[in-house]
Amino acid sequence: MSKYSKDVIQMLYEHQSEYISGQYIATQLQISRTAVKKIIDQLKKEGCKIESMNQKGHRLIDLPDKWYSGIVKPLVEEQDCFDHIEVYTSLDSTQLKAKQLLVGNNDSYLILSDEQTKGRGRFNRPWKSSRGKGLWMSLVLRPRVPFSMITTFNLFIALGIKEAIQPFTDEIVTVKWPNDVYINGRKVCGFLTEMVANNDGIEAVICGIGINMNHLSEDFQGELKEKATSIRLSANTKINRYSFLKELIININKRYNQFVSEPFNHIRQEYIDASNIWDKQLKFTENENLYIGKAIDIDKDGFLIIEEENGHRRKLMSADIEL
Ligand code: BT5
Repeated sequence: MSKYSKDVIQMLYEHQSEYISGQYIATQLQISRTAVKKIIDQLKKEGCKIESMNQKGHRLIDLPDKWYSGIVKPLVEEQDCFDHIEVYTSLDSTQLKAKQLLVGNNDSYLILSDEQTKGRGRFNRPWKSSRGKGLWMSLVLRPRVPFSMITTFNLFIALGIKEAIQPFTDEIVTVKWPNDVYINGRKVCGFLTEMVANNDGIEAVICGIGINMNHLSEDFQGELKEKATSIRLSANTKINRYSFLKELIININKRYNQFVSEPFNHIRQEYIDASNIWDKQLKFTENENLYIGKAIDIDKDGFLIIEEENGHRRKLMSADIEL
């Protein structure tokens, strides 16, 4: 793969409404027209639909279900929130890659992969991350905040993810405390937050986000057939992965900046209104203890208050909730 292929795909993407000539691309990149042709042939082989016309040049019509760093980087750099953007075809887990990359520096990262072969949820549960269907991503962030604040990080981020998905569907997107996003009673996104800390405080927050973007019903197997959905299934149309990524980064960036500068109390009511856990009998599992009852509030620190069937109230820090 030529090192210029990311520049060529970027130019084609930015000029989608018009043809650009091989000569123009060659001049811009200071490479030969033959080199441009080779790169365009390679992109076509990968599944890029590029119309090439004598006299007129080339025009990008459609992209395969794949991340191209040449398109991702300019989209994300506009937001100015990551020092490094890493794009992979396949990884065991973006979360594991994040943990390797953050060592020995103080930089922030965005890591994306077309597929994960060992995607993981909380408590090492498997996270199904099939190739080209979803958005599998980890963020390495460096918030300068006390440990105590980190408990509310997930709640800010959940609202950012919800807000990014909402414009793509007419159905209501909801959050399930503390780290899931739902559409119509099914999970469309799960995320998890891990922390690296030393004596001076938080060194890094690693947030791993999995969003089912373009799955069809037949792409879900086993229990996921009943429990999962995708944005595409809800929107009834294929989602442009780059438009969605842009929306996601804008909203996460907005909520992250709010997290480092404002108390949870400022978004508490908004979070409560976006939640799908009220007014029903639920099962809560925390540290292997099972409680049955109703969720009744989220307090100013982001803890969930539940009332068990016997009227006893509990404060939960983090739990699995069965809807
Ligand atoms: C989560 O865990 O929901 C957090 C998932 C985080 C995944 C991202 S992808 C990028 C990054 N790299 C990783 O390796 N991980 C992160 P949890 O609350 O434990 O939920 C896990 C449960 O969700 C599983 O036990 C399944 O029941 C269900 N599940 C698995 N894959 C799913 C999918 N694609 N869509 C919906 N539900 C799924």
